[in-house]
Amino acid sequence: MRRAPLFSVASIAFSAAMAAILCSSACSDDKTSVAPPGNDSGTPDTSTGSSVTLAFEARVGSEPFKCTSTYSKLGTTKATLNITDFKLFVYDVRLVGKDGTETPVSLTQDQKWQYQNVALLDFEDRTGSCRNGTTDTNTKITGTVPPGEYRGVRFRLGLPPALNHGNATLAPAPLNDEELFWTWASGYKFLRIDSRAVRDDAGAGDAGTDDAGHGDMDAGDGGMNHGGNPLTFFVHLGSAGCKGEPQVGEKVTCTYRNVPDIDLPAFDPAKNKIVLDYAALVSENDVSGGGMCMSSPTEPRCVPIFKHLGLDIATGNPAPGQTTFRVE
Ligand SMILES: [Cu+2]
Repeated sequence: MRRAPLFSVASIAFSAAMAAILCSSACSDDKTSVAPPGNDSGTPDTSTGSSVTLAFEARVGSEPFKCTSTYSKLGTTKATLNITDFKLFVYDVRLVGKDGTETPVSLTQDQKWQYQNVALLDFEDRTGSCRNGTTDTNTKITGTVPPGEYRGVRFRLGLPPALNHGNATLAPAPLNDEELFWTWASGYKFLRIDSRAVRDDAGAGDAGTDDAGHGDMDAGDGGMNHGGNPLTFFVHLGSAGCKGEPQVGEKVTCTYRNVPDIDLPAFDPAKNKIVLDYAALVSENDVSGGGMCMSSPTEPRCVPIFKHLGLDIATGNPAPGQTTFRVE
């Protein structure tokens, strides 16, 4: 593996800032870390955490995602389509040091997109084909980390179990997005990307019969009421095999957590962005309509989707090999 360059997150304290400037051109992998400023006691001073912003971009191959764009040559049938929704939850964001240690990013609590260690990324703006969405968008994660030397970033796609089975109508933002709430037991859709094919035979075909996997859904899946449309293809990631009724105080356990742990080993937040590529996600699926992946381990269409998200569909655990996220 190529060694990734380090980047510095320094505090605004002069000494640390100078060290970072010097470091940007002259640091090698074996240099020492930038020391935290102030505080003679040696105890960590959490008030001096440095700001960090992680920029994300939704992409369809080489093209930026827009609700007003039409994309072509997607999936196994080289389909042409519009995207109608594009949202995901991310949590447990960590910067990775040169020795592989992880430092959690403390997220800014903004009462809107970020709550505890969770952030909602929302790329759709309710224009064009995105009729069900919200006009607001959020394409970044903001927070603080201790000053130091970092080389990469890791984050989980989804929600922590403790936040995944509440009541979306009462939950604090961004967990109050009912478009992403699935059922009490299953919890939220961690990722929702919906598309609608553009076809010459639009509406005339019988592709709706091509719906294997319907009968495999968890009971009560709210998504099923839009299943079978001959033009649509839905990717809804969430936990599966969940048992328990949180409405009456029961703890929910899910056999398949389905939370990818994304590891991007070379990432500098000052220079790079994290690209989420729909074309890569569905590269081994037929997205010409009449299909979906709703995260059941028995849905054939979820097999390649899970592979490209870095999930073992047999266990619901993270697996190497994701291709959906990359650094640019
Ligand atoms: Cu659905």
